[in-house]
Amino acid sequence: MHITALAGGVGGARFLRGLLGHLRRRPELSGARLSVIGNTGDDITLHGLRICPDLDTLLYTLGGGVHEAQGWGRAEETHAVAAELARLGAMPQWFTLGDKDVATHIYRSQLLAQGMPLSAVVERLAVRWGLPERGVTLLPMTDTPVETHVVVPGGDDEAAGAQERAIHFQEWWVRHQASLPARRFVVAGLDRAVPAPGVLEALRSADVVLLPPSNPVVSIGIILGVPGLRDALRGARAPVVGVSPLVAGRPVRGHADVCLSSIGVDVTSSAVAGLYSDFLDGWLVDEDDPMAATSTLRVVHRPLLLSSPPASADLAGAALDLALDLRAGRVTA
Ligand code: FO1
Repeated sequence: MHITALAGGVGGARFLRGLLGHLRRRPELSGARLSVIGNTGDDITLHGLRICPDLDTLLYTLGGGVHEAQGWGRAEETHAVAAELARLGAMPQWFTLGDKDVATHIYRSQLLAQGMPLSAVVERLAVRWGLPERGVTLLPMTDTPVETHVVVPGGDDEAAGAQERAIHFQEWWVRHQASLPARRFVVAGLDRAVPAPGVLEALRSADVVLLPPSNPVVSIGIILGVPGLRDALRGARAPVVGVSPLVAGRPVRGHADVCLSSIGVDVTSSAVAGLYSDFLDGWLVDEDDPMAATSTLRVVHRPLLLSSPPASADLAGAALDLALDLRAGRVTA
């Protein structure tokens, strides 16, 4: 069994950790392999270091080293380097770097500077986190450097009528907590991006494709923007099953509601499914969600809150079961 998933940050990582827990409880699926295509639009260069927040969240969460309460960064972390950087007046100071996390960024930046493609760097980091032994392959969506930027109102030179300026997604997300109105999202480099080695193959050879409840605009949406990736998903023989990121019209975590409104999409499970309508076969929504199945989409209602690892395992199991049912033709969409 080969499962392929597209994933962004915290929500996606927790869902996939749940999936691995669920698979361990299913002896008949013990040899299952998981390929994770991670979002790199969040990537940012700070203090001369290349930081890949969504890839690192996936590595740390699936590798057992994540700071559980935050969902990102390392457990048992210290911040001596960040404190000294602040003492030095190094900017920016709105992005907190833990000491062990800095080691990841130094190592990655060193290998990238030597010319190693990001996918090869991720492979090295995945070994350090024991992902191969867990049957997990982590792939960046592309080796091409891309960055999501957010166009917000007002500029440095408003006198000249500069009505808009672009800031890095991380600055919008972390410094401003998505409070600045996002006029649009611009992903620098995406139109020239090429799927990383193994990405298209992971979609082609998958028996099941899963979309965790990651942000449909700035995580899943960015991955789908890599030229050739969406076509591969459309052409995949595997059923594609997703999990709504919304419960009662609110994101389980993060700012998916703000992102959806920014691009003029209703903050509903139905509207999010509409963003995936050219390839989605099954969709899990919260038990109280008003959305109904359509002629082309199988909808399953169940609790969606990833409140605990066992709950995440159950949710991931429900998504996998729906995909397996669709694959076996046991249910019509
Ligand atoms: N999120 C925050 O809210 N504040 C931070 O200071 C912060 C630092 C940080 C450092 C490394 C890293 O990999 C992630 C970090 N995040 C931080 C989380 C990150 O902004 C988001 O998880 C994702 O980029 C959104 O999907």
